[in-house]
Amino acid sequence: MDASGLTVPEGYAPKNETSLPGYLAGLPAVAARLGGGESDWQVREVGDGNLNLVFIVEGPAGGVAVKQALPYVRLIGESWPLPLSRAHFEHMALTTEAKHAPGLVPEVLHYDETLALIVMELLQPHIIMRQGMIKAIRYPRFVEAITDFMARTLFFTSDLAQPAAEKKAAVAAFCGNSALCKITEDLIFTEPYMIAENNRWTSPQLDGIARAFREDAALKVAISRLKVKFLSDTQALIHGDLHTGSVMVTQEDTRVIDPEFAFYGPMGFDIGAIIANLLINYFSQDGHATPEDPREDYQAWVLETVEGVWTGFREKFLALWRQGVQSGGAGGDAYPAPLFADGASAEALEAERAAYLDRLFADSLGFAAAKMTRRILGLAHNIDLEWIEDPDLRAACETRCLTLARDMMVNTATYTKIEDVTAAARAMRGSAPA
Ligand code: SR1
Ligand code: MG
Repeated sequence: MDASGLTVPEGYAPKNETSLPGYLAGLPAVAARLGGGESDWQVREVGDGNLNLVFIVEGPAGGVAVKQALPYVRLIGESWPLPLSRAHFEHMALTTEAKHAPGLVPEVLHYDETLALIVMELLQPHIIMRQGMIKAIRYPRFVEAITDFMARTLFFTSDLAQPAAEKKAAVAAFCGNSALCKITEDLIFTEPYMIAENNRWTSPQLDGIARAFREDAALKVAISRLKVKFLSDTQALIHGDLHTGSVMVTQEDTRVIDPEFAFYGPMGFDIGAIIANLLINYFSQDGHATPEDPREDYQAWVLETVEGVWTGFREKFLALWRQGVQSGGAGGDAYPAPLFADGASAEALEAERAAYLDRLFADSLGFAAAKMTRRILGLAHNIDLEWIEDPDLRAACETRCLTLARDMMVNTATYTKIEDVTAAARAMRGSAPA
């Protein structure tokens, strides 16, 4: 325990600008990357997330990023303890993701279990995608990269590609990340639909819709169905917090960061997270547009991106599945190749692949809706909407987003293709008062 009563291992202490250089000087590969000596290194704490410390360290030869877990939720403080073990799960997830999706995650240079600290390559000149999107910057390579990332990490860790015993061992290895899962279970699947201390929203403008959500029986059944899936479905290793704040971009490069919420869960949770955060940005643009800086063209790009994410993911996932079978089996124990060797069964398998992806599409839309809702009615909000200063304007954008989210969650089956979602988003803007 440390002085405040939080559980930390012997040897753990949060680093700061003063203590970090001496620590890094003891890591030869890191020191070589920085160049010069520790007195030449500039250190800045830049963490703007909800949980951790993040430092950028720059030396004469190069830079590194250092992420260290705190034994509590940074956003709230020491009153909300959180295990340091999340750094262990993040490190494991980064290792697995690098294997299946090389070049799409930051390179890990050093991991210190005791300090719950990961030293990574400094992604430069990358910025957090959400920040770029708020400024209406387009990222032409994003769809290609994120669909590669999701298709490859989800396919290769699923029962379609991973032998059962190996997968069960991997499921077990990530099972201990339960405290991070619990945050999701409470903050996404429960609290926005009840009175809860953590909740906040644009008030009084959204008081009515927040109450309507709390009194909506169909919605509460729908979110609870999604929660059961999140609790019990070990479909693949998921990132677990794949919003646009977990993506760093340039015009050429895309990297997925921060998989501390990783565990074996439903694939649709990751796909839905990306779709949700794009849609949140889409609705938020009406709050950032000015006569000199209209955002309609950008909004059209965001919706094209939503379509590209699902369409690209679907094609790539199916291609990996088909390739696996053609090369004598992808390695997984699901859909055993000998069962589908004859012509009629091969045809049935192809139809089943499409049905599998249809089920995944419905899951993804449900999870997307859950994430759109939590960012407006729950604890942790998105700066896409938060940075709209005029509360009436912000509330108008949020109401459109919530209205679409409610329909996507309760009437999921009416959305049979991704264009149904983008058309509904467009219609929501068209019909709502500005
Ligand atoms: C108390 S943590 C709140 C949120 O921050 C993280 O980014 C996750 O999205 C989590 O739900
Ligand atoms: Mg994060």
